Amino acid sequence: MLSFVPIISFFVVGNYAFVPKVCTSIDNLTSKECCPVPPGSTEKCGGSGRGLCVDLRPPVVDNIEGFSGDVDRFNWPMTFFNRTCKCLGNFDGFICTFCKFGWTGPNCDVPKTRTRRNILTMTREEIDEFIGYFHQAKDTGSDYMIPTTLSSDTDKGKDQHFNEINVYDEFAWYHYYVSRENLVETEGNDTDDHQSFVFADFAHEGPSFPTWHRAYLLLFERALQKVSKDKDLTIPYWDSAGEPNCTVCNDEYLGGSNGTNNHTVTGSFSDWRVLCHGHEELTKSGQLCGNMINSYASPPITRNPGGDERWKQQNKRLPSKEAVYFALSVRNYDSVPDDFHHLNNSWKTSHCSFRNILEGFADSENKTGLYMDLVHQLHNGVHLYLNGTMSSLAVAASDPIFFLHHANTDRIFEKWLRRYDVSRDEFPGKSTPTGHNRYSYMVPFFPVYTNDEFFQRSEHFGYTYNDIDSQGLPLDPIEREREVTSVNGMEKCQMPTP
Ligand SMILES: [Cu+2]
Repeated sequence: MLSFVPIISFFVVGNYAFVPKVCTSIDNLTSKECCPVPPGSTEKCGGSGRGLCVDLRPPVVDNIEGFSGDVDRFNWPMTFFNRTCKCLGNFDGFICTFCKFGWTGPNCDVPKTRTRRNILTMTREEIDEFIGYFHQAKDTGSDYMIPTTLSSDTDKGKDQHFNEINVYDEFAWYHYYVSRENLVETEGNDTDDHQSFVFADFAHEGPSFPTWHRAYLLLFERALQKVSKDKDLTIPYWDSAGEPNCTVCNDEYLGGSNGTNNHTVTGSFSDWRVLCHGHEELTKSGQLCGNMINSYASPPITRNPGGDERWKQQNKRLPSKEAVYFALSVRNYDSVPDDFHHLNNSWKTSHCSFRNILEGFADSENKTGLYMDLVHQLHNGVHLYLNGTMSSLAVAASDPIFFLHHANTDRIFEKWLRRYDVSRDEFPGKSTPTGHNRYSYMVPFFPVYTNDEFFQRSEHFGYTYNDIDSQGLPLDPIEREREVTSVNGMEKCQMPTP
């Protein structure tokens, strides 16, 4: 079931990336103000009791010496807007028409808790309903538009195109945009034109990996709730640890795969396409993936669980349960690595860091907690185990299994937060890669959210997981016993001797 959303290009003046549709007027874009009047109100942002139009505080950008270029992401969202709605009370959203996560009712004063469930515990009917909502998101236009050009590609004042996008692809595009490599000007490198590729990823290989994906899932869940009109909708999780093979990779769940036939995905997502296929070529020519017509001409999503030669040595199996227990035994959230450099996301070399172990750059299977080149375990390991679309960072979210895998990654993060009753101040605030600071605005979410806001237990956002208690321990007595014994018996992670 391949669906098309009408493709419309808009001309607007100025250098702007993706924006709420209601803020695409020339007035909005030239004044850098996005403070719409909500329906039923006469005041910008709704006025007293709902929201006020205020200057945005400048973004916290950790020292990026010698850097110029990609201002869209580095100064997020100031290249586009510097006056936005500040919602009051429990109101939220770019126009203050949503409630903050965890609240509901016309005045957003009624608490609401939702439960994310293990997909294997859901009934056939519930699974079909959920899969139907993913399809509905592909068929529904978003309130946001995405750019087809980078602001740095155009001369000041030159016309710029925006495209409409459907709700599912909007989120797949966010993941591409936040993680894409880009061509930037840097001083002091050895190329004549001072241009080079820089891996500037605002959501991976650094402290913001768990918080960015937490916000991303919550925003996607909210969008799905709106599309489906199901206020209780949550994204189910796929607990892959210890599974002999991918139990959701069949036509009953997220689709089977035919490894011998170009990794074809069977089942209800068989004709879903890879958004931003060929993005590497676009990046090389300094362009942004923004043209949705190309995405529909691109190949279908692919998978080959545990099958590809390339990763066979290390990722022919899913992570073990013991690896998750080891991650949970590490109290330290994250730490600055010795070879830190702001522009290359080098926090992937952090040792004894819960975040790096969970993300998968530091070892958990051998329980050392140390970074090792080319090792990909836990979160990364599952991406690579699945091969195909899921094993390619910028396009991975085109495969719907991505969201079930990330709900599970968030679940492990939540178990850790509850276990140690972690405080918000523990989120790193110094020497972080750009976008990974405690107070960085998360790219490219609009309205803005900071990393530390999402470094809190899930109860702050009105959700929980079906299988854990208030301390993050399994409710099932056998699982609980196994986890407690194992985590308590782990040897402490030892930093390597210099
Ligand atoms: Cu990601």
